[in-house]
Amino acid sequence: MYFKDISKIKYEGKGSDNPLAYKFYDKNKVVAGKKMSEHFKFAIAYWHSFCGKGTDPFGAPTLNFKWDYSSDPILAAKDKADAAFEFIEKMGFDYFCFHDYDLIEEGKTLKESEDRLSKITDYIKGKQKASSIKVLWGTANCFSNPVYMNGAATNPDFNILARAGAQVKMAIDATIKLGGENYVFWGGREGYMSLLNTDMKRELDHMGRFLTIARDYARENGFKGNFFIEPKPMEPCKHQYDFDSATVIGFLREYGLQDDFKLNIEVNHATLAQHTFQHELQVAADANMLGSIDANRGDYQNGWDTDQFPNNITEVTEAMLVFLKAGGVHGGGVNFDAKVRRNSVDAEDLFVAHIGGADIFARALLIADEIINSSPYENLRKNRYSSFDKGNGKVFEENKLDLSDLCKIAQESGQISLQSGKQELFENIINQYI
Ligand code: XUL
Ligand code: CO
Repeated sequence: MYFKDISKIKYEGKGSDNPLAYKFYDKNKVVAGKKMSEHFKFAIAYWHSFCGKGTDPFGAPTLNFKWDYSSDPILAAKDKADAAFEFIEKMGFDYFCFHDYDLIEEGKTLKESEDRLSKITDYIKGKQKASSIKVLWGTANCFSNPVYMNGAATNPDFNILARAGAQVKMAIDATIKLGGENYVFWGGREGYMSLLNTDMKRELDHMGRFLTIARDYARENGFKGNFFIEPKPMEPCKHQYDFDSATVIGFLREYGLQDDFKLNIEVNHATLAQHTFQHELQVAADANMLGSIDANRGDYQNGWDTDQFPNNITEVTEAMLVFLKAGGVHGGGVNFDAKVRRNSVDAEDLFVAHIGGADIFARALLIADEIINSSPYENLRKNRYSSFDKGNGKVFEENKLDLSDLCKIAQESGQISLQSGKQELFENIINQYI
């Protein structure tokens, strides 16, 4: 046992002072026709919680992981899996997400990596059988190894693209073996550092083809889940091709991938793209491509991906309005792609952070459900468009008016009265229900 001083986290309600209890996340509580656990499918991110040891560009690791002492990579990976499973069970979560080399250290050759992955996935499969813990999604880390410094599927060197192909094949195999429900592509270094040395069109064509053959391979091998692309505008590249939801949707449609691929929206990536989290969710939902969420938050002052645990109730409530109206996510869930600060060195800090994250989503869901069902919010929004529900507005929506018709209608109509957008009232309703 790695967390022997901590017992299973329970729901104790809003009045509880226990930092190791849920105040709002009541797993079995039904909201909008579904249990909270089904709405969210909360997952832990293997890389942040069990691999990242608190390094930053200026400092050495600060987190001493008790499962990271063996010099034998297989034993170290098994210890890590034991710690991860103990943690997930104690949190009362059902899922985790992983990169191939989060599970086990990469070998010196592809063959050695494949053998290692095979051993650790055997071990994890056994642990899954003994628990109810599932894989929300798997992915390949095609960005850390120096060979990927110029990208993976968009690398100008075909040999690197082929190597990325081998790695993605192995990561898909591991995801299928562990019963993964989805498979993610975050374009780690798929982008450019300088447009001067980059043939963007050629690189995007390569990426389109690469994703197509990855999909085909997974489908041929029985994978029934969704593929997700996770938009991010920059970091590590100056410009990343999967910039934001709208860009990715355009890309997927251009390369004929729109039926198999959906989007995994990460809060801090949205804000880096100068969008709100809510905006990115809405764009994905409107394209019927809202697949999953990477939950975290950025920092108002810092312009990089700080990956802090979510705690902004207004932001998450507005996001849950989009989420509920969209009927939730397609196949995915809510993965805490977040890390504790490097000075949060106590084992309990990891629990406290995830409890806070689950509670803010649960609280926001309850509030958003009430806003939709009991407040004037829905009607106010609908009424702004009421001129399209009747008369010429309706005829326009039926595509039966041309530009000359609009001209005639405008000339015949009398004085136009201005209609308030009521923004402050909308904002007050959100605040009132929080
Ligand atoms: C990086 C990021 C990744 C992806 C998976 O910003 O979010 O961890 O979620 O590769
Ligand atoms: Co992410």
